[in-house]
Amino acid sequence: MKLYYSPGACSLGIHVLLEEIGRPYEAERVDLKVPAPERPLASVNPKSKVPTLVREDGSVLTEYPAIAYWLARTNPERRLFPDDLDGQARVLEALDYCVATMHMQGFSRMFAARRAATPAEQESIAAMGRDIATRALSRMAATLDGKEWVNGDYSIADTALFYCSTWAPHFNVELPGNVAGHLARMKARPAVQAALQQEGLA
Ligand SMILES: N[C@@H](CCC(=O)N[C@@H](CS)C(=O)NCC(=O)O)C(=O)O
Repeated sequence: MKLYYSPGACSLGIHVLLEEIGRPYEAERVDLKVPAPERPLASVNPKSKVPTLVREDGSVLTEYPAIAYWLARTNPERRLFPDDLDGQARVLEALDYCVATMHMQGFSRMFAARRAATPAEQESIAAMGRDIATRALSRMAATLDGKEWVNGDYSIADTALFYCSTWAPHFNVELPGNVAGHLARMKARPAVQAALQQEGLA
């Protein structure tokens, strides 16, 4: 298997999952400063985004939730996805919320604001993103109440919250206590430490 990643991008969460699973894989760094169509990655994944996973049979899987789900289901012994239907629905609910709302509608706006044409535009795009990310972090803090992990047991949802949490300090977004605690527990996991190390972020 081969993971295309960029240091500290959302691909970090998939990098963590590959380390949790412990099967051999390659990791190829992608320079996201290169315009999307010019990246060598574009010939593998026409979306030119990370994470991109090339599987053992050569087929390419994209989109964080799909990659995380596939990795969990193909490695059931790692217990990264619950067996019960309600647990599965809850994990997918949290995973989608972190990726589609907290990341794509919240933090992505704050990243994109840096490229806005005028300071006024920058401010308004960043403010909208900050508001969405902050509210999503509060929701996840409520979900974590009384629990170590998002769904009680560690799962693919935790890796999605993790990568979003690592972005908060870059935008002076304060993590609610439960999410800060979750981030600390994530950082204590050997798989997380290995992924951070490989991405040069330890
Ligand atoms: N919906 C995609 C989002 C992936 C994504 O936005 N990746 C970012 C890095 S966090 C990226 O590759 N950005 C480069 C670009 O947009 O050109 C997923 O779930 O995997």
